[in-house]
Amino acid sequence: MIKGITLVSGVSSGDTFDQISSLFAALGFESGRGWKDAHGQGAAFLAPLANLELVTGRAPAVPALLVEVTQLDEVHAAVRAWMLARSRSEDVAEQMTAPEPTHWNSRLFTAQLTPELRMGFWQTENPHHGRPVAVEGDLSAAEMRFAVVVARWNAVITDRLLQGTLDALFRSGGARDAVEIVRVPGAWEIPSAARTLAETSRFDAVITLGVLLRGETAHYEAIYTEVARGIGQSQQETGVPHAFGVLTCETLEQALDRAGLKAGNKGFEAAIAAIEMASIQRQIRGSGRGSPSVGDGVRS
Ligand code: DLZ
Repeated sequence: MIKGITLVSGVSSGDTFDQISSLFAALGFESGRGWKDAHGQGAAFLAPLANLELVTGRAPAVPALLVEVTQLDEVHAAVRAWMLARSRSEDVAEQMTAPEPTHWNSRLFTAQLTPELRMGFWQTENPHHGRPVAVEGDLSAAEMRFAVVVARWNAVITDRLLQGTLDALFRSGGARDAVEIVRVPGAWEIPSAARTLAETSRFDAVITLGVLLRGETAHYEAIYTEVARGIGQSQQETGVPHAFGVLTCETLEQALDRAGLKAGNKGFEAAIAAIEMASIQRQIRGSGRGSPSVGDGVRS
């Protein structure tokens, strides 16, 4: 039902009106729809976000009109230059404060732009302020254990996938003795090995690597469907993240491209996904935060 908030401020003269309007435009306010009639005029300046804040218990020590900015010192310099162009420096010193820390983890300065209009400009010191809060994994493999299940079929490719996986794990801080490699005959055997490894509870994630070539596999679709289903089922039923590094290609050339030649290395990508998922699992389990929430209030 609420559509917006408008704060109306009177301005003493047409000159001041024009000057304040140009200051606000220079500070980056987006112009809204203004009006003009025989009795006066109005200029609207839009804010990307507005709050009506009620305060009790502690009398507000700030102007009623507060503008949150991202570059407080630059804004301060611009407002100061604007005021110095209109008033003596002694007066400006009285009408304007320097940016000072507040008790709400921000910095703020105030400026008496006209006798009627006193504004505060502030910038939060909290880098997460105003951002949607989301559970996000990081890409550090330190202190994590991984199982890698790699098919021997098409080893010329799967060896390259394994190289990519190990490269990603070690370059992300994984320890060499925290990675266990299990070789299985072909892609068909990947799910059962992955499941057994996941059930040991020794691993933060399982990385599966294989290559199915349509050219060689008459029952390609059936194998592929089962492999994908089996890996997914193992992941869902054990709760251990499984990264899917099984290539499905028409030709050997395509597979080579996706194993480090022209189109990235699927083994590397799978390892990065495994690290991220392991990190997310830790956070969700550790903090008990199941779903992201939005915003963290106006000032924090
Ligand atoms: C049999 C077979 C065929 C024809 N093609 C592939 C393939 O392209 N990629 C792969 O990883 N494995 C293949 N296999 C082997 C099967 O996955 C499985 O190892 C055997 O059927 C033994 O169960």
